[in-house]
Amino acid sequence: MKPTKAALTGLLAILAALAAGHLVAAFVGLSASPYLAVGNAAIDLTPTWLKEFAVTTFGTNDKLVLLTGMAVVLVATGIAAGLASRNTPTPGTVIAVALGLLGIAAVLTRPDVGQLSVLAPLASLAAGVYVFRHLHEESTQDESRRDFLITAGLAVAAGVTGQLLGTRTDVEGSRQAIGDLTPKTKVPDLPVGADFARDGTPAFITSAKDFYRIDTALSVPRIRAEEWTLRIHGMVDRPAVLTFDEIRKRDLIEETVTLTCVSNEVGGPYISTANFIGIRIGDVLREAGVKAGADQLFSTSDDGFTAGSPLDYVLERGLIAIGMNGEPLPAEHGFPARLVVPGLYGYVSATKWVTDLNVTTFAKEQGYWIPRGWAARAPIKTMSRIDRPKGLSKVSGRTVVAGTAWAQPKGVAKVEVRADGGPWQEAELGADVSDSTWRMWRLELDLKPGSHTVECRATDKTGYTQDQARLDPIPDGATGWHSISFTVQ
Ligand SMILES: Nc1nc2c(c(=O)[nH]1)N[C@H]1C(S)=C(S)[C@@H](COP(=O)(O)O)O[C@H]1N2
Ligand SMILES: [Mo]
Repeated sequence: MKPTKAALTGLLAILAALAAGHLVAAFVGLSASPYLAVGNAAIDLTPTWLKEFAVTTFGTNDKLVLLTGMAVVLVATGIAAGLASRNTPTPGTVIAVALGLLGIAAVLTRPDVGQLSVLAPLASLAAGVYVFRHLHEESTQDESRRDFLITAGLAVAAGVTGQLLGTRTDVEGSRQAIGDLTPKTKVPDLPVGADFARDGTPAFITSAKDFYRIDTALSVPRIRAEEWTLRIHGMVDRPAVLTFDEIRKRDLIEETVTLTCVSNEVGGPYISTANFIGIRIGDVLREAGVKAGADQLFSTSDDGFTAGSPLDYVLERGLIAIGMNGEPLPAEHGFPARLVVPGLYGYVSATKWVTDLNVTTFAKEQGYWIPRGWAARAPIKTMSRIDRPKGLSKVSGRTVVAGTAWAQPKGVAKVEVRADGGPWQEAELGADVSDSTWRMWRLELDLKPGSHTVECRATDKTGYTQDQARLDPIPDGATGWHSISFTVQ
Protein backbone atom coordinates (compact mmCIF):
# COMPACT_ATOMS: atom_id res chain seq x y z
CA MET A 1 0.00 0.00 0.00
CA LYS A 2 1.21 3.53 -0.78
CA PRO A 3 2.40 5.47 2.30
CA THR A 4 -0.13 8.30 1.80
CA LYS A 5 -2.97 5.82 1.57
CA ALA A 6 -1.73 3.94 4.61
CA ALA A 7 -1.41 7.12 6.66
CA LEU A 8 -4.88 8.26 5.60
CA THR A 9 -6.38 4.93 6.64
CA GLY A 10 -5.11 5.36 10.20
CA LEU A 11 -6.10 9.02 10.33
CA LEU A 12 -9.65 8.38 9.15
CA ALA A 13 -10.08 5.51 11.59
CA ILE A 14 -9.16 7.83 14.48
CA LEU A 15 -11.51 10.52 13.19
CA ALA A 16 -14.35 8.00 12.87
CA ALA A 17 -13.70 6.64 16.36
CA LEU A 18 -13.78 10.09 17.99
CA ALA A 19 -16.88 11.10 16.04
CA ALA A 20 -18.79 7.91 16.88
CA GLY A 21 -17.98 8.31 20.58
CA HIS A 22 -18.99 11.96 20.54
CA LEU A 23 -22.30 11.13 18.82
CA VAL A 24 -23.21 8.41 21.32
CA ALA A 25 -22.12 10.68 24.18
CA ALA A 26 -24.73 13.18 23.06
CA PHE A 27 -27.33 10.72 24.35
CA VAL A 28 -25.60 9.58 27.55
CA GLY A 29 -23.96 12.88 28.58
CA LEU A 30 -21.31 14.78 26.67
CA SER A 31 -18.66 14.26 29.34
CA ALA A 32 -18.68 10.58 28.28
CA SER A 33 -17.23 11.63 24.92
CA PRO A 34 -13.87 9.81 24.91
CA TYR A 35 -11.96 12.89 23.71
CA LEU A 36 -13.35 15.04 26.55
CA ALA A 37 -13.14 12.22 29.09
CA VAL A 38 -9.47 11.57 28.31
CA GLY A 39 -8.83 15.33 28.52
CA ASN A 40 -10.64 15.65 31.84
CA ALA A 41 -8.88 12.57 33.21
CA ALA A 42 -5.57 14.08 32.09
CA ILE A 43 -6.42 17.30 33.96
CA ASP A 44 -7.20 15.33 37.12
CA LEU A 45 -4.03 13.23 36.81
CA THR A 46 -1.68 16.07 35.86
CA PRO A 47 1.06 16.30 38.48
CA THR A 48 1.07 19.59 40.35
CA TRP A 49 4.40 20.81 38.90
CA LEU A 50 3.11 20.35 35.35
CA LYS A 51 -0.19 22.05 36.19
CA GLU A 52 1.77 24.98 37.66
CA PHE A 53 3.89 25.16 34.52
CA ALA A 54 0.80 25.08 32.30
CA VAL A 55 -0.94 27.87 34.22
CA THR A 56 2.18 30.07 34.27
CA THR A 57 2.91 29.48 30.59
CA PHE A 58 -0.53 29.35 29.01
CA GLY A 59 -2.72 31.07 31.64
CA THR A 60 -6.40 30.42 31.03
CA ASN A 61 -5.58 29.04 27.55
CA ASP A 62 -4.30 25.89 29.25
CA LYS A 63 -7.42 23.91 28.25
CA LEU A 64 -7.11 24.86 24.60
CA VAL A 65 -3.44 23.86 24.71
CA LEU A 66 -4.38 20.49 26.23
CA LEU A 67 -7.09 19.76 23.64
CA THR A 68 -4.81 20.84 20.79
CA GLY A 69 -1.95 18.74 22.17
CA MET A 70 -4.26 15.72 22.34
CA ALA A 71 -5.36 16.31 18.74
CA VAL A 72 -1.73 16.45 17.58
CA VAL A 73 -0.90 13.22 19.43
CA LEU A 74 -3.97 11.49 17.96
CA VAL A 75 -3.17 12.62 14.42
CA ALA A 76 0.41 11.39 14.82
CA THR A 77 -0.80 8.07 16.29
CA GLY A 78 -3.26 7.61 13.43
CA ILE A 79 -0.61 8.24 10.80
CA ALA A 80 1.88 5.96 12.58
CA ALA A 81 -0.74 3.21 12.94
CA GLY A 82 -1.56 3.44 9.25
CA LEU A 83 2.07 3.38 8.17
CA ALA A 84 2.80 0.43 10.44
CA SER A 85 0.00 -1.51 8.75
CA ARG A 86 1.11 -1.33 5.13
CA ASN A 87 1.37 -5.11 4.83
CA THR A 88 -1.14 -6.36 7.36
CA PRO A 89 -3.91 -4.58 9.31
CA THR A 90 -2.87 -6.14 12.62
CA PRO A 91 -0.71 -3.28 14.05
CA GLY A 92 -3.41 -0.68 13.34
CA THR A 93 -6.10 -2.91 14.80
CA VAL A 94 -4.09 -3.35 17.97
CA ILE A 95 -3.59 0.42 18.26
CA ALA A 96 -7.32 1.06 17.64
CA VAL A 97 -8.24 -1.39 20.40
CA ALA A 98 -5.67 0.12 22.76
CA LEU A 99 -6.99 3.66 22.18
CA GLY A 100 -10.53 2.37 22.66
CA LEU A 101 -9.58 0.80 25.98
CA LEU A 102 -7.93 4.07 27.03
CA GLY A 103 -11.20 5.86 26.29
CA ILE A 104 -13.19 3.30 28.30
CA ALA A 105 -10.80 3.63 31.25
CA ALA A 106 -11.03 7.43 31.14
CA VAL A 107 -14.83 7.42 31.04
CA LEU A 108 -15.09 4.91 33.89
CA THR A 109 -12.99 7.17 36.13
CA ARG A 110 -15.14 10.26 35.49
CA PRO A 111 -17.20 11.24 38.53
CA ASP A 112 -19.96 12.92 36.55
CA VAL A 113 -21.15 10.25 34.12
CA GLY A 114 -24.05 7.82 34.31
CA GLN A 115 -24.10 4.03 33.95
CA LEU A 116 -24.70 4.09 30.20
CA SER A 117 -21.72 6.36 29.60
CA VAL A 118 -19.43 3.45 28.73
CA LEU A 119 -21.43 3.07 25.50
CA ALA A 120 -19.68 6.14 24.10
CA PRO A 121 -16.09 4.83 24.28
CA LEU A 122 -17.37 1.38 23.23
CA ALA A 123 -18.81 3.00 20.10
CA SER A 124 -15.39 4.61 19.53
CA LEU A 125 -13.62 1.31 19.86
CA ALA A 126 -16.00 -0.44 17.49
CA ALA A 127 -15.95 2.39 14.93
CA GLY A 128 -12.16 2.68 15.10
CA VAL A 129 -11.54 -1.02 14.51
CA TYR A 130 -14.25 -1.40 11.89
CA VAL A 131 -13.34 1.67 9.85
CA PHE A 132 -9.66 0.86 9.99
CA ARG A 133 -10.09 -2.71 8.79
CA HIS A 134 -12.65 -1.76 6.17
CA LEU A 135 -10.52 1.04 4.69
CA HIS A 136 -7.46 -1.15 4.87
CA GLU A 137 -9.14 -3.79 2.77
CA GLU A 138 -10.51 -1.24 0.30
CA SER A 139 -7.09 0.35 -0.03
CA THR A 140 -5.86 -2.63 -1.92
CA GLN A 141 -8.36 -1.75 -4.63
CA ASP A 142 -8.47 1.31 -6.86
CA GLU A 143 -11.92 2.45 -5.80
CA SER A 144 -10.73 3.35 -2.30
CA ARG A 145 -10.85 7.11 -2.86
CA ARG A 146 -14.63 7.13 -2.73
CA ASP A 147 -14.66 5.16 0.51
CA PHE A 148 -12.17 7.53 2.06
CA LEU A 149 -14.32 10.51 1.21
CA ILE A 150 -17.51 8.86 2.44
CA THR A 151 -15.84 7.90 5.73
CA ALA A 152 -14.51 11.43 6.24
CA GLY A 153 -17.92 12.91 5.47
CA LEU A 154 -19.78 10.54 7.77
CA ALA A 155 -17.31 11.12 10.59
CA VAL A 156 -17.57 14.90 10.37
CA ALA A 157 -21.37 14.68 10.22
CA ALA A 158 -21.47 12.37 13.26
CA GLY A 159 -19.11 14.59 15.25
CA VAL A 160 -21.01 17.77 14.48
CA THR A 161 -24.37 16.11 15.20
CA GLY A 162 -23.00 14.84 18.52
CA GLN A 163 -21.83 18.31 19.44
CA LEU A 164 -25.18 19.89 18.53
CA LEU A 165 -27.25 17.25 20.32
CA GLY A 166 -24.90 17.09 23.30
CA THR A 167 -25.19 20.81 23.97
CA ARG A 168 -28.91 21.00 23.27
CA THR A 169 -29.78 21.40 26.96
CA ASP A 170 -31.25 24.86 26.74
CA VAL A 171 -29.26 26.60 29.46
CA GLU A 172 -29.68 30.02 27.85
CA GLY A 173 -33.44 29.48 27.68
CA SER A 174 -33.48 28.56 31.35
CA ARG A 175 -31.43 31.68 32.20
CA GLN A 176 -33.68 33.92 30.12
CA ALA A 177 -36.80 32.52 31.74
CA ILE A 178 -35.48 33.59 35.14
CA GLY A 179 -35.04 37.16 33.96
CA ASP A 180 -33.59 39.87 36.15
CA LEU A 181 -33.06 39.03 39.79
CA THR A 182 -34.16 41.72 42.22
CA PRO A 183 -32.73 41.24 45.70
CA LYS A 184 -34.65 42.44 48.73
CA THR A 185 -31.52 44.08 50.10
CA LYS A 186 -29.56 45.64 47.27
CA VAL A 187 -26.03 46.95 47.50
CA PRO A 188 -25.97 50.75 47.46
CA ASP A 189 -24.67 52.44 44.33
CA LEU A 190 -20.89 52.30 44.09
CA PRO A 191 -19.59 55.24 46.16
CA VAL A 192 -18.05 58.09 44.20
CA GLY A 193 -14.28 57.68 44.24
CA ALA A 194 -14.22 53.89 44.59
CA ASP A 195 -13.39 53.27 40.95
CA PHE A 196 -9.97 54.33 39.63
CA ALA A 197 -10.42 52.88 36.16
CA ARG A 198 -9.44 56.24 34.66
CA ASP A 199 -6.04 55.84 36.33
CA GLY A 200 -5.45 52.46 34.71
CA THR A 201 -6.85 50.01 37.27
CA PRO A 202 -9.59 47.52 36.36
CA ALA A 203 -13.20 48.69 36.72
CA PHE A 204 -14.34 48.23 40.33
CA ILE A 205 -17.18 45.91 39.30
CA THR A 206 -15.99 43.35 36.75
CA SER A 207 -18.38 42.65 33.89
CA ALA A 208 -19.31 39.01 33.32
CA LYS A 209 -17.24 38.90 30.13
CA ASP A 210 -14.10 40.24 31.85
CA PHE A 211 -14.51 38.14 35.01
CA TYR A 212 -11.61 35.70 35.32
CA ARG A 213 -12.55 32.06 34.85
CA ILE A 214 -10.76 29.14 36.48
CA ASP A 215 -12.07 25.59 36.63
CA THR A 216 -11.22 22.02 35.70
CA ALA A 217 -14.17 21.59 33.31
CA LEU A 218 -13.35 21.02 29.61
CA SER A 219 -17.02 21.39 28.74
CA VAL A 220 -19.09 23.76 30.88
CA PRO A 221 -21.70 21.78 32.85
CA ARG A 222 -25.10 22.50 31.32
CA ILE A 223 -27.84 22.40 33.94
CA ARG A 224 -31.28 23.93 33.67
CA ALA A 225 -32.47 25.75 36.78
CA GLU A 226 -35.73 23.77 36.62
CA GLU A 227 -33.89 20.48 37.03
CA TRP A 228 -31.25 21.63 39.51
CA THR A 229 -31.35 20.70 43.20
CA LEU A 230 -29.04 21.31 46.14
CA ARG A 231 -28.74 18.57 48.73
CA ILE A 232 -27.79 19.48 52.30
CA HIS A 233 -26.69 16.56 54.45
CA GLY A 234 -23.96 15.14 56.67
CA MET A 235 -23.63 16.30 60.27
CA VAL A 236 -27.04 17.98 60.36
CA ASP A 237 -30.25 17.14 62.26
CA ARG A 238 -32.57 17.70 59.29
CA PRO A 239 -31.11 16.93 55.84
CA ALA A 240 -32.82 18.92 53.10
CA VAL A 241 -33.07 19.44 49.36
CA LEU A 242 -33.48 22.92 47.91
CA THR A 243 -34.75 23.77 44.44
CA PHE A 244 -33.91 26.89 42.45
CA ASP A 245 -37.44 28.19 42.90
CA GLU A 246 -37.29 27.73 46.66
CA ILE A 247 -34.08 29.75 46.82
CA ARG A 248 -35.47 32.41 44.52
CA LYS A 249 -38.58 32.86 46.66
CA ARG A 250 -36.51 33.57 49.78
CA ASP A 251 -35.39 37.09 50.67
CA LEU A 252 -32.48 37.50 48.30
CA ILE A 253 -29.52 39.55 49.40
CA GLU A 254 -26.90 41.22 47.26
CA GLU A 255 -23.27 41.61 48.21
CA THR A 256 -20.19 42.98 46.49
CA VAL A 257 -17.44 40.40 46.76
CA THR A 258 -13.98 40.11 45.23
CA LEU A 259 -13.12 36.54 44.21
CA THR A 260 -9.42 35.64 44.22
CA CYS A 261 -7.60 32.61 42.84
CA VAL A 262 -4.77 31.06 44.82
CA SER A 263 -2.85 30.40 41.56
CA ASN A 264 -1.95 34.07 41.13
CA GLU A 265 1.74 34.85 41.01
CA VAL A 266 2.55 38.20 42.65
CA GLY A 267 0.82 40.72 40.35
CA GLY A 268 -1.34 38.00 38.75
CA PRO A 269 -4.64 38.61 36.92
CA TYR A 270 -7.07 36.11 38.47
CA ILE A 271 -9.09 38.43 40.67
CA SER A 272 -12.47 40.01 39.91
CA THR A 273 -15.38 41.64 41.71
CA ALA A 274 -19.12 41.30 41.25
CA ASN A 275 -22.41 42.04 42.98
CA PHE A 276 -23.47 38.51 43.90
CA ILE A 277 -27.15 37.79 44.59
CA GLY A 278 -28.24 34.86 46.72
CA ILE A 279 -28.99 33.62 50.19
CA ARG A 280 -26.81 33.02 53.23
CA ILE A 281 -25.51 29.45 53.50
CA GLY A 282 -25.59 30.07 57.24
CA ASP A 283 -29.40 30.41 57.20
CA VAL A 284 -29.80 27.15 55.32
CA LEU A 285 -27.36 25.31 57.59
CA ARG A 286 -28.95 26.65 60.77
CA GLU A 287 -32.35 25.44 59.51
CA ALA A 288 -30.79 22.03 58.94
CA GLY A 289 -29.23 22.15 62.42
CA VAL A 290 -25.45 21.72 62.39
CA LYS A 291 -24.27 19.01 64.78
CA ALA A 292 -21.47 19.64 67.27
CA GLY A 293 -17.99 18.69 66.05
CA ALA A 294 -18.46 19.66 62.38
CA ASP A 295 -15.77 22.02 61.10
CA GLN A 296 -15.94 21.76 57.30
CA LEU A 297 -18.54 22.46 54.63
CA PHE A 298 -17.68 20.09 51.79
CA SER A 299 -19.30 21.20 48.54
CA THR A 300 -19.52 19.18 45.34
CA SER A 301 -20.28 20.42 41.86
CA ASP A 302 -22.23 18.74 39.09
CA ASP A 303 -18.92 17.88 37.38
CA GLY A 304 -17.39 16.25 40.43
CA PHE A 305 -15.17 19.14 41.61
CA THR A 306 -15.09 19.47 45.38
CA ALA A 307 -14.07 22.19 47.85
CA GLY A 308 -13.80 22.15 51.62
CA SER A 309 -14.43 25.39 53.51
CA PRO A 310 -13.98 26.10 57.20
CA LEU A 311 -17.47 26.10 58.68
CA ASP A 312 -16.94 29.26 60.74
CA TYR A 313 -16.22 31.33 57.59
CA VAL A 314 -19.20 29.80 55.83
CA LEU A 315 -21.64 30.39 58.69
CA GLU A 316 -20.55 34.00 59.05
CA ARG A 317 -20.35 35.18 55.44
CA GLY A 318 -20.97 32.39 52.90
CA LEU A 319 -23.49 32.81 50.07
CA ILE A 320 -25.31 30.43 47.79
CA ALA A 321 -25.25 32.75 44.79
CA ILE A 322 -27.74 32.50 41.93
CA GLY A 323 -27.02 35.89 40.40
CA MET A 324 -24.16 38.12 39.40
CA ASN A 325 -24.45 41.82 38.52
CA GLY A 326 -28.26 41.72 38.34
CA GLU A 327 -28.55 38.65 36.11
CA PRO A 328 -28.65 34.90 36.68
CA LEU A 329 -25.10 33.48 36.85
CA PRO A 330 -23.48 33.00 33.43
CA ALA A 331 -23.02 29.29 32.56
CA GLU A 332 -19.20 29.56 32.90
CA HIS A 333 -19.54 31.05 36.37
CA GLY A 334 -21.74 28.33 37.80
CA PHE A 335 -25.34 28.56 36.57
CA PRO A 336 -27.73 27.80 38.24
CA ALA A 337 -25.90 28.24 41.58
CA ARG A 338 -22.46 28.51 43.12
CA LEU A 339 -20.89 29.23 46.47
CA VAL A 340 -19.16 32.50 47.33
CA VAL A 341 -17.34 32.80 50.64
CA PRO A 342 -15.59 36.16 51.13
CA GLY A 343 -12.10 35.72 52.56
CA LEU A 344 -11.30 32.28 51.13
CA TYR A 345 -9.47 31.51 47.88
CA GLY A 346 -11.77 30.08 45.22
CA TYR A 347 -10.41 26.53 45.31
CA VAL A 348 -11.54 26.02 48.91
CA SER A 349 -14.87 27.81 48.68
CA ALA A 350 -16.31 29.03 45.39
CA THR A 351 -17.81 25.79 43.99
CA LYS A 352 -19.61 26.49 40.71
CA TRP A 353 -22.54 24.34 39.49
CA VAL A 354 -22.87 23.29 43.15
CA THR A 355 -25.28 20.43 43.82
CA ASP A 356 -24.26 19.02 47.19
CA LEU A 357 -23.39 20.46 50.60
CA ASN A 358 -21.98 17.98 53.10
CA VAL A 359 -21.45 19.20 56.66
CA THR A 360 -18.43 17.26 57.85
CA THR A 361 -14.90 17.56 59.26
CA PHE A 362 -11.50 18.33 57.75
CA ALA A 363 -10.33 14.99 59.13
CA LYS A 364 -12.89 13.13 57.04
CA GLU A 365 -13.04 14.78 53.60
CA GLN A 366 -10.47 16.42 51.30
CA GLY A 367 -11.38 18.84 48.51
CA TYR A 368 -10.17 18.38 44.91
CA TRP A 369 -6.90 20.32 45.20
CA ILE A 370 -5.75 19.05 48.63
CA PRO A 371 -4.25 15.68 47.58
CA ARG A 372 -2.64 17.65 44.72
CA GLY A 373 -0.44 19.58 47.10
CA TRP A 374 -2.52 22.64 48.01
CA ALA A 375 -3.34 23.61 51.60
CA ALA A 376 -6.64 22.50 53.15
CA ARG A 377 -7.08 25.89 54.78
CA ALA A 378 -6.51 28.89 52.57
CA PRO A 379 -7.62 32.29 53.79
CA ILE A 380 -6.85 35.06 51.30
CA LYS A 381 -3.55 36.84 51.94
CA THR A 382 -3.21 40.62 52.17
CA MET A 383 -1.81 41.63 48.77
CA SER A 384 -1.52 44.47 46.28
CA ARG A 385 -0.77 44.84 42.59
CA ILE A 386 0.50 47.62 40.34
CA ASP A 387 -1.69 48.06 37.23
CA ARG A 388 -0.08 51.26 35.94
CA PRO A 389 2.50 51.80 34.58
CA LYS A 390 2.83 48.53 32.71
CA GLY A 391 6.15 46.72 33.00
CA LEU A 392 8.84 47.93 30.55
CA SER A 393 6.59 50.74 29.26
CA LYS A 394 7.66 54.33 28.50
CA VAL A 395 6.06 57.08 30.56
CA SER A 396 6.13 60.78 29.76
CA GLY A 397 5.38 63.66 32.12
CA ARG A 398 4.55 62.99 35.76
CA THR A 399 4.30 59.33 36.66
CA VAL A 400 0.96 58.03 37.90
CA VAL A 401 1.28 54.72 39.74
CA ALA A 402 -2.07 53.00 40.34
CA GLY A 403 -3.30 49.56 41.28
CA THR A 404 -5.43 47.29 43.39
CA ALA A 405 -5.12 45.93 46.92
CA TRP A 406 -7.14 43.26 48.71
CA ALA A 407 -7.36 41.60 52.12
CA GLN A 408 -10.82 39.99 52.25
CA PRO A 409 -12.43 39.80 54.79
CA LYS A 410 -10.25 42.17 56.81
CA GLY A 411 -10.30 45.11 54.44
CA VAL A 412 -7.50 47.34 53.18
CA ALA A 413 -6.33 50.18 55.44
CA LYS A 414 -3.26 51.49 53.63
CA VAL A 415 -1.17 51.08 50.49
CA GLU A 416 2.39 52.36 50.22
CA VAL A 417 4.57 52.83 47.16
CA ARG A 418 8.30 53.34 46.83
CA ALA A 419 10.47 54.13 43.85
CA ASP A 420 13.96 52.69 43.39
CA GLY A 421 14.16 51.40 46.96
CA GLY A 422 13.59 54.91 48.40
CA PRO A 423 11.25 55.87 51.24
CA TRP A 424 7.69 54.47 51.31
CA GLN A 425 4.97 56.98 50.39
CA GLU A 426 1.32 56.52 51.22
CA ALA A 427 -0.96 56.18 48.19
CA GLU A 428 -4.40 57.74 47.90
CA LEU A 429 -7.03 55.03 48.51
CA GLY A 430 -10.31 54.65 46.68
CA ALA A 431 -13.53 54.93 48.70
CA ASP A 432 -13.99 51.91 50.96
CA VAL A 433 -16.77 49.70 49.57
CA SER A 434 -16.58 46.64 51.82
CA ASP A 435 -14.00 44.55 53.64
CA SER A 436 -14.92 41.72 51.25
CA THR A 437 -13.77 43.66 48.18
CA TRP A 438 -10.61 45.01 46.70
CA ARG A 439 -9.65 48.66 47.03
CA MET A 440 -8.10 50.87 44.38
CA TRP A 441 -5.10 53.13 45.00
CA ARG A 442 -2.98 55.70 43.14
CA LEU A 443 -0.02 57.98 43.65
CA GLU A 444 1.68 60.59 41.52
CA LEU A 445 5.48 60.46 41.52
CA ASP A 446 7.96 63.05 40.29
CA LEU A 447 10.60 60.89 38.64
CA LYS A 448 13.61 61.99 36.59
CA PRO A 449 14.00 60.69 33.03
CA GLY A 450 15.58 57.25 32.97
CA SER A 451 14.63 53.80 34.16
CA HIS A 452 12.85 53.25 37.46
CA THR A 453 11.36 50.48 39.55
CA VAL A 454 8.31 50.95 41.77
CA GLU A 455 7.04 48.56 44.43
CA CYS A 456 3.83 48.51 46.46
CA ARG A 457 2.67 46.94 49.71
CA ALA A 458 -0.72 46.88 51.42
CA THR A 459 -1.64 46.98 55.10
CA ASP A 460 -4.95 45.49 56.17
CA LYS A 461 -7.32 46.73 58.88
CA THR A 462 -5.77 44.44 61.49
CA GLY A 463 -2.52 46.39 61.00
CA TYR A 464 -0.76 43.57 59.17
CA THR A 465 1.51 44.65 56.31
CA GLN A 466 1.88 42.31 53.37
CA ASP A 467 4.90 40.04 53.49
CA GLN A 468 8.01 40.92 51.47
CA ALA A 469 9.24 37.32 51.27
CA ARG A 470 8.63 35.88 47.81
CA LEU A 471 6.60 32.69 48.08
CA ASP A 472 5.10 30.60 45.26
CA PRO A 473 1.32 30.24 44.92
CA ILE A 474 1.50 26.64 46.09
CA PRO A 475 0.50 25.59 48.78
CA ASP A 476 -1.60 28.48 50.10
CA GLY A 477 -1.05 31.63 48.01
CA ALA A 478 1.89 33.75 46.78
CA THR A 479 3.46 36.51 48.86
CA GLY A 480 5.91 39.27 47.99
CA TRP A 481 5.83 42.90 46.90
CA HIS A 482 4.83 43.50 43.30
CA SER A 483 7.43 45.51 41.42
CA ILE A 484 7.34 47.13 37.99
CA SER A 485 10.22 48.57 35.97
CA PHE A 486 9.64 51.25 33.34
CA THR A 487 11.28 54.23 31.69
CA VAL A 488 10.46 57.90 32.19
CA GLN A 489 11.11 59.91 29.01
N1 LIG B 1 -17.09 23.27 39.77
C1 LIG B 1 -15.97 23.98 39.95
N2 LIG B 1 -16.02 25.08 40.73
C2 LIG B 1 -14.90 25.82 40.91
C3 LIG B 1 -13.67 25.45 40.33
C4 LIG B 1 -13.64 24.27 39.52
O1 LIG B 1 -12.60 23.85 38.98
N3 LIG B 1 -14.82 23.57 39.34
N4 LIG B 1 -12.55 26.21 40.53
C5 LIG B 1 -12.52 27.09 41.71
C6 LIG B 1 -11.46 28.07 41.63
S1 LIG B 1 -9.88 27.48 41.75
C7 LIG B 1 -11.71 29.41 41.56
S2 LIG B 1 -10.45 30.52 41.72
C8 LIG B 1 -13.08 29.93 41.32
C9 LIG B 1 -13.13 30.80 40.10
O2 LIG B 1 -14.44 31.23 39.84
P1 LIG B 1 -14.76 31.96 38.48
O3 LIG B 1 -14.33 31.06 37.36
O4 LIG B 1 -16.22 32.26 38.47
O5 LIG B 1 -13.94 33.24 38.49
O6 LIG B 1 -14.00 28.89 41.14
C10 LIG B 1 -13.85 27.77 41.98
N5 LIG B 1 -14.98 26.91 41.72
MO1 LIG C 1 -8.48 29.23 41.88
